Amino acid sequence: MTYNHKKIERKWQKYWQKKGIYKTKDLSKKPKFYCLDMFPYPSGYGLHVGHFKGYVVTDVFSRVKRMEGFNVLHPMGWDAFGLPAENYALKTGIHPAITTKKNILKIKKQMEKAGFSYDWSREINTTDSKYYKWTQWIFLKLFEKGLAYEAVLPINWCPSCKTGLANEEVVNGKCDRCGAEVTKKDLKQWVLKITAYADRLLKDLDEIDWPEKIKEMQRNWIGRSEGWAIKFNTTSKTKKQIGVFTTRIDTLFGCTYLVLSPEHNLIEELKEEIENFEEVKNYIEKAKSKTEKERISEQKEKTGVEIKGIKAINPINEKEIPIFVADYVLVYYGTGAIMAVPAHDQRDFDFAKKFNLPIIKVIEPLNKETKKDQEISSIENITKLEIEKAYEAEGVLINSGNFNKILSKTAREKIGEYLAQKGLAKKSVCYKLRDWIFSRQRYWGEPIPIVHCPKCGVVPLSEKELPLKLPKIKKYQPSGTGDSPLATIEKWVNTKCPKCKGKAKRETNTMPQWAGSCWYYLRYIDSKNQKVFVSSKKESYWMPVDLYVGGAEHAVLHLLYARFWHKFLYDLKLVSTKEPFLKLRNVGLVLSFDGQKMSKSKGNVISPDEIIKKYGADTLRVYEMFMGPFEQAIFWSNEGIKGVFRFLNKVWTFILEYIKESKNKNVKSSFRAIKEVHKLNKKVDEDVRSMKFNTAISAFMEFLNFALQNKKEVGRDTIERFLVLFAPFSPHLTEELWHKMGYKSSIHSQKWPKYDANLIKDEKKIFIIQVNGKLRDKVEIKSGISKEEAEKLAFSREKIKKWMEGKKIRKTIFVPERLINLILE
Ligand code: ANZ
Ligand code: ZN
Repeated sequence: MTYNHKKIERKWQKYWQKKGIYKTKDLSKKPKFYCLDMFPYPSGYGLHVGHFKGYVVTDVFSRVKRMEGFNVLHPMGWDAFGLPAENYALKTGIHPAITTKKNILKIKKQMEKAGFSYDWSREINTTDSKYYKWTQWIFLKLFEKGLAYEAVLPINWCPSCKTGLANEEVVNGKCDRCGAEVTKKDLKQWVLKITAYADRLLKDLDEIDWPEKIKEMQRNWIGRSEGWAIKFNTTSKTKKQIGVFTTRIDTLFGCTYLVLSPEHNLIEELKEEIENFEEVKNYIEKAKSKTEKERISEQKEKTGVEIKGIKAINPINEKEIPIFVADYVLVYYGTGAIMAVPAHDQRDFDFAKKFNLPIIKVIEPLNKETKKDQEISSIENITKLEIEKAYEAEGVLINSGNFNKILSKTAREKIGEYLAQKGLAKKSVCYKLRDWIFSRQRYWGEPIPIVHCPKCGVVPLSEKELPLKLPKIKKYQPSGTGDSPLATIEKWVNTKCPKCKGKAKRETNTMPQWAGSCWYYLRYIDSKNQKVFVSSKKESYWMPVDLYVGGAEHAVLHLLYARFWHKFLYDLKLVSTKEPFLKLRNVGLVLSFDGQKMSKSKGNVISPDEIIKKYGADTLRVYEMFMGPFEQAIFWSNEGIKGVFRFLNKVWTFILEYIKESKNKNVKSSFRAIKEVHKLNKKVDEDVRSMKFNTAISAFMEFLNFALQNKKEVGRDTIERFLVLFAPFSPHLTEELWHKMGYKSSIHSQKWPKYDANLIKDEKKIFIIQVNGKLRDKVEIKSGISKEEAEKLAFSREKIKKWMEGKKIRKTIFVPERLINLILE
């Protein structure tokens, strides 16, 4: 009679596998539901209970959808390229492929023990050459369309990982992986033109059901700004112009100098005319060694050098203004040069203070009345005007000639158009997003399928030469000079040019860790196809992914990169949807007992293996759903686990007792019990749909209490409904009890039960009537009573009439289904 979870769980896992009940049909007349997990990196440490939380969510969801009659795709695989396996190889000499294989087996076992309903026949592994053949193939397509190109760039360089990093991998100036301070290094790189998709990556966010927080992070990362590109004439002999990008053309009268970024081309071009070129050059050299974060920090003391011998001309008032080079202006944003308005931009303000440049106030806050006599026309007066910081908000123009008294917003159009007519300004859009640096100087990644030929230049491999397999290697040590370890394998590096058949060299950089995950969701659909990366028939049946669950840490990495590749494939008509992931939900962290994030170094990692051994997978699953709203971070509690274990034990004994006492005869439930179980049905149904798994579990617990208190009333139909509803959460226990009830087929092939809304609606409720917040009467009512009906009801009650005698009502407070409170004057 005792609940032997070990025996039960092993038995049913074997049974499900043997019957193949989670195998998905490629195509079907049934409606489809694609339920996807972010696939894990097969770390040697295995998975902890935090990883499992997301997998339980998608598992419950997939099971419900299957029972609802959907053809469900619920696959799993391995995102297996990356640094940990390579670093491990560095230490031990064991090939990453071997470590990876071992780790995968370990994690797969963990997953199988949890009873997840994956269709393992579709398992993929990004390091399998049959898989990365297609990653390379997509790269070649990008190359063909001009979206993959080589460039020498000062890239983010991690001195500890000895590799270049994408901007997305640099967090607060540090390497996202190892935490080392990131430096700059000039290296020839493969770059993907994600910026070509900036606008669509932004706009299409409106069409997908993702957490607002993630969408906002992507919006900020893409960073679209609307403004004006303005041309400033200069006094240079060659009549060179300086282009700037500004979002605040309304402040143009306040522009008292221009700033070029240290990397700006014009400096070299104007070399002959710059009187202090040596000084400028020295400054530029120093600026190069600083990180971007240092350069744009607000706190940082501003530095710069005036470019002597040339002045710029402010196009709005023809005044000559000085030109500076300063490192707070970045080369990759806008035009790499700015018009500085110290009165209204804090960085310009700090710079102007330091270099004693004029500060002209041209925007006045709106709330003050802008009087004529407050307007000051001479610059002398204004510079003396002591302002302590820049006023960056909108307002009304002052000191702006014909444009005075106009609102900033209107002034932007007017000044813009005025200059546009003279051919000196143009509406312009800028993005913060930069192209994606796509090469890594490491071993354990997809080889880039390119050959460098002295005659033909950069030559792509042809499709039939794919996969370009990663060669075996003895030394994993990165050179640190920016060469990948692959560069040392001469036999591999030296090759023939696919075009001219002459001697050529292979590209030795590899793809970044994010490449394989850019399209893996497509491969599950058709994982064994040797001819194409996914057949279009299957693709159009399965895509888009209906529910995608994973952590929020990939907001601007994987989730942005995958959208980019998907849109590219869409343009090639290789996929049928604009977006890959229709609905995304982030699972909250599982914190350890101590309320801290689990980490090996802190020694507070909770492994699912121990929990499953002690209490069973069902307890773990139900606990992880019960611990709180799944999107929130919640800490682990052993008491909580024990509580859930007791609950499952109670379910177990209750149902076995029923079976024993009823001798498996069809005992009918009381009307009350039927109503209770339909109420449960409705609650669970709605909660699963809105992903409130924790309250669904509470409803099961409440129902069990009812059942235990009213054992005689709970018959077979009610128990069966309970079991079927509970099956997605606790698949083993329910399967065992289902069979004990006499069934031969799996509970997981049953239909998801529908509730009878009428049974629930007629439910009577106890309604409370208060006077001045004190309980004065209780009435049994039908549910769905309105505020007006509740008032009428209250006034009709003798007990209430007594309290109200001679008094007036000031207001009434109404809580639907629960109470009305009459507040008297
Ligand atoms: C004049 C001005 C006056 C500006 C003012 C702001 C306030 P967002 O909104 O982020 O797009 N800027 C332009 N290019 C830059 C570069 N390469 N490096 C550093 N700063 C640059 O910011 C646009 C503003 O950032 C632009 O508008 C420019 O300063 C600055 F009261 O132009 B503004
Ligand atoms: Zn060639």
